[in-house]
Amino acid sequence: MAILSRRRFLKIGAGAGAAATLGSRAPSWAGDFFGPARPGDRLERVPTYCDLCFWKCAAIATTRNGRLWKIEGNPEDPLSRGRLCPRGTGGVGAYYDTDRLRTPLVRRRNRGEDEWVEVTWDEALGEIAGRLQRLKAEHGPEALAFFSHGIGGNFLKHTFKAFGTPNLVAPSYAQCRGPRDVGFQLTFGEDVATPERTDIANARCLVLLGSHLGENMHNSQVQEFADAVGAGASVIVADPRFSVAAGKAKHYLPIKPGTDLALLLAWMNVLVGEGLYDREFVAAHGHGFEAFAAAIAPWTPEWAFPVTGLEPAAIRETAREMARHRPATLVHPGRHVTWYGDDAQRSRAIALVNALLGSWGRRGGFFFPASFEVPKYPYPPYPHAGRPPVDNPDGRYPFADLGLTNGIREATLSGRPYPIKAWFVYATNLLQALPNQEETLRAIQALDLMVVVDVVPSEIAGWADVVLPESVYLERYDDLNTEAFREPFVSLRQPVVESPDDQRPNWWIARELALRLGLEAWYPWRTVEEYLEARLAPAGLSLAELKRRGVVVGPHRPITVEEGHALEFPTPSGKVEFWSNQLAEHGFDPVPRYTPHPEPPPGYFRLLFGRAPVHTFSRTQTNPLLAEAMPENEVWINADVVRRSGLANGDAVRLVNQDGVESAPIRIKATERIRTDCVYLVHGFGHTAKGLRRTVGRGASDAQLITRYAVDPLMGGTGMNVNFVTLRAGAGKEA
Ligand SMILES: Nc1nc2c(c(=O)[nH]1)N[C@H]1C(S)=C(S)[C@@H](COP(=O)(O)OP(=O)(O)OC[C@H]3O[C@@H](n4cnc5c(=O)[nH]c(N)nc54)[C@H](O)[C@@H]3O)O[C@H]1N2
Ligand SMILES: Nc1nc2c(c(=O)[nH]1)N[C@H]1C(S)=C(S)[C@@H](COP(=O)(O)OP(=O)(O)OC[C@H]3O[C@@H](n4cnc5c(=O)[nH]c(N)nc54)[C@H](O)[C@@H]3O)O[C@H]1N2
Ligand code: SF4
Ligand SMILES: [Mo]
Repeated sequence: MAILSRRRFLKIGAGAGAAATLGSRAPSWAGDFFGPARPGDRLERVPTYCDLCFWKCAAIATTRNGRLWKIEGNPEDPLSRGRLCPRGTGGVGAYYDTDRLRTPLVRRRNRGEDEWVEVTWDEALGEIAGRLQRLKAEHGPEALAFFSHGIGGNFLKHTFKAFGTPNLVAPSYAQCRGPRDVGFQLTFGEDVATPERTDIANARCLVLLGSHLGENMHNSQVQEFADAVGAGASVIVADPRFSVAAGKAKHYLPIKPGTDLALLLAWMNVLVGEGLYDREFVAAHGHGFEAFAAAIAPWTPEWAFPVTGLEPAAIRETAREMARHRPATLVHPGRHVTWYGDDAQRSRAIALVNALLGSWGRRGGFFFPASFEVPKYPYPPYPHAGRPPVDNPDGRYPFADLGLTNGIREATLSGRPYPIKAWFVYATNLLQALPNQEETLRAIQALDLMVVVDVVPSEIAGWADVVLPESVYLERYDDLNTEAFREPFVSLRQPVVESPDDQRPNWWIARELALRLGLEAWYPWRTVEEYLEARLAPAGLSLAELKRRGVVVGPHRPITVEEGHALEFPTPSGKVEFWSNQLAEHGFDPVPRYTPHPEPPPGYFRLLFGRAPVHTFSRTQTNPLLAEAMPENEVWINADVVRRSGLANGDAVRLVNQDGVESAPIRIKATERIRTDCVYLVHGFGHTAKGLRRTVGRGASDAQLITRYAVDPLMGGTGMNVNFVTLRAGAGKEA
């Protein structure tokens, strides 16, 4: 069985060729080092958890004669179930990357000119602390904003809270899953969380709107998708592109981009109109159902047909299919949902379809995740920030419940409601992650100080005043992973190998900076081991045990209604809000409504983008193993369109957007697998930073072409699927 499901997993992930075994893809620099072990080799296994993305799978790294050799899944881990995705396996390459930053750098002249002086850590941290103290004296501590992504930002966040700023943000909210979590909170009173509380493995019917599992490689989800497909689940995929997941679907709906809300409304119309919904669930737990039913009555499949391009019969048939398998029908909530600016309402519509199917809390639907009780470290209270966060003035976005990166950028540019004078950036490439690069660069130019902590000389590092080189995850401890999931668990990241040069871990940087800022009261511990021991002891665990096992799993608790978990809805009404008084009070539609989005002008295509199995965002293109598996991206264009344009598969073109911004050359992938009104490319390529020698100039960047974005009025997310591009031929074959 294990072998079978592994094969299925790899098959689903095979879209772009998986770098699953190092042996067959050993890079040229390695000789036969990555080949099989020989008798007499000294092999040492060190458990840790992965950082190639934020799923945080527990892994076991092996060194061979003291050198890093390979990384595999930890079989005890509920997230990886003993198997890593191709990126996780390729994590070895993050350590061996020859483009890594080696020592702290201070900018010599103008921002962005890539001229640096190497300095010691003491000089770099001394300089930063001095400038931050002056900033605090002149403008207050709130004038500092901290951008981070991932668990590695925890200790720096702590330092900056102690410093006194409330302006702490990450792109995982307003550029990723924020609208989804708001849409679900407004409906069920709880969000979908990460790792998602989706019981994909037991779904009898799985509906994917865009969510391109198999290219989107969040490990557990892809494994569970394979399980569900293997068990005969009915899969429905709506995507303008025939994704890897679409290849597993019983029903594939080639939806016109930007019209998912129309499809969702029509599905609800059928479920209610034909009486197919879960009446018992709605009667027991629904709030405002009558008014909701009246509101969705006009949105028939016949109405949705010209909007979505999907036949009424197909809409009805898929709605009936969902109803047939309820409550084990899971309409996947998606994750990267910042598409069109009405994303929180679209996500709410997804929540509402699930509510009609009664899948909340049910086996094959959304479970109630369980977490291991590990108390936070008992720090002294943080100073009270003098001013509220700057990113959402006067509660302009009433449902934003986390910081907005774009709000910080706006305040930096306008100086309102108060000035932001310094950015401290940890592990987020803001030039690739935020829409409208020009706006980001203008904001950076308005700063007194920008510090970037990175592992390679990324685009954002190129604009910093001070660059701090971090140890990669295989060389450091990080905070404990205690995310809630199917089973409660705790996992540890610990060093497998030493840093090759003068790189340092984030906890050390955070602590050393705090000491220089006079914040020693918030660092009662001296080493991260002391910190970890102090957190683990009250949970009845020890660092020694975690170091040995990597992950400790707690006893199973009921996570579904079937297992005895009670349904509770922490909404204002205490029920599932089919009608939302909260939204009505703020002047928003209490039940989602469809409004059309602008369409591409003649000769233009909507620019769509997504993931490839072997890369993560813009952070893996310099990894020698992953770069070898996929060195550049290509632009998917419908084969007829390519032919009619006098172009051919493999030709290099430039994409030019509605504002005249032109991409680097990118090769055409001519395919029947995409509609004629859009083009698609994998995000993260088209690097421009010279120091990223392995990848600079390879492929094109979607981020560069995303000059427009549509802000979600509920929560401030930036919809980015609103850009149009045309093709400029004659880019040469040199792409
Ligand atoms: N390998 C890999 N896996 C990853 C990541 C990674 O970097 N690499 N990143 C992780 C993260 S943080 C996230 S948030 C997720 C993102 O992964 P998802 O949430 O699955 O993806 P999106 O980027 O929202 O969606 C891209 C898909 O949506 C389709 N699409 C575009 N526009 C529309 C539309 O209007 N309607 C519909 N129905 N479909 C549309 C595209 O064709 C594409 O198939 O992936 C995660 N997994
Ligand atoms: N155009 C466009 N924009 C997007 C998306 C998209 O698909 N297209 N996706 C959106 C989504 S879903 C998300 S979640 C965000 C992701 O946004 P980010 O997390 O900002 O993604 P990256 O671009 O990979 O930037 C990561 C940076 O961290 C650095 N880094 C890697 N490892 C380490 C480390 O161990 N320590 C330190 N200090 N630095 C490290 C990398 O070199 C890189 O510079 O982007 C969002 N923005
Ligand atoms: S999903 Fe892949 S890259 Fe992400 S943590 Fe797990 S193994 Fe690592
Ligand atoms: Mo994301």
